[in-house]
Amino acid sequence: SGSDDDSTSGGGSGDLIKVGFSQLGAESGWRTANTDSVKAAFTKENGFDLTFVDAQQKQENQIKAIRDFIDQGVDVIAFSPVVETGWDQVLQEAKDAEIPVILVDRTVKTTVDDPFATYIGSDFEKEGDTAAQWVKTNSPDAKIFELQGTLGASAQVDREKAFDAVMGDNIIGKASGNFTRAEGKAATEAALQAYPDMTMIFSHNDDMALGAIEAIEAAGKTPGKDIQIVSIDGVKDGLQALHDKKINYVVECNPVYGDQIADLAKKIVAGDTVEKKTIVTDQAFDQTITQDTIDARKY
Ligand code: GYE
Repeated sequence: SGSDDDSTSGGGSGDLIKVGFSQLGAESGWRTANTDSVKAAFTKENGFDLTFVDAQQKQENQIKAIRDFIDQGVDVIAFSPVVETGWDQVLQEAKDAEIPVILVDRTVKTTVDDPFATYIGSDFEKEGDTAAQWVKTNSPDAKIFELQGTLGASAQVDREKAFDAVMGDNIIGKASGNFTRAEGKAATEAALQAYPDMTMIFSHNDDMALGAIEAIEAAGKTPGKDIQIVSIDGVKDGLQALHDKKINYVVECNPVYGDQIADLAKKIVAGDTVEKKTIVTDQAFDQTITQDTIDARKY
């Protein structure tokens, strides 16, 4: 009894919508831009009381943050799941507490029925396919090392599935660089030893590609020539490396959609119906990219 007390807004926060956002980490330039966009959208001026927690790429931290949000009785939970599986219990807990969940960026695999109110993010399979089509057209005989993102993350699973469906026969090795520059560099150092005949790296994000460039140069080879690089994200550093001809092709993954998440949160709290899925639109860039395009880039 008395369990309704928290659901009416009271105390200091007035009519602000209480949002708990569990971000998976700060592993990449993409993630930092996404976090900035979320924080810029979920402001008091815009009607929100945001609690933002960075899980440092650890699922147990995310589960704990979501449980805390449930205990606090937030109006909406938003989260970017670091990996696809392992969310059944906490999603059920949010459901039992009748707190709507907005799934951001990456997707989940769960047995929970109707586990979230809405999903917003990019089409990772399309990104992987776009990368593969470029390779098929421009470098069909490439011997490819695939630098994977965090294993079990939807961004890794779907990009790899779609890329391999087209270019699978050309792949000579794979390893994860966990979407970070340092681990991308380390994985490439090992790969240069293990696969001396590699002519291309397909990297699941720009940060790992930038780490790969360091490893390739340290080994006395020329990135973009001796070893071609195809990457995903389109952060400023990645596009600069493309312009500098160290990367050959970049498929964009747009992280700047905080406003759209905030819009969905408002509608859900107001009881309006929302689309189950919002797919963010992405483009792709080759080495004809201009310096002006890069300079105009906000992230
Ligand atoms: O590509 C990568 C980040 O989930 C789309 O996560 C996101 C990916 C992005 O670490 O840079």
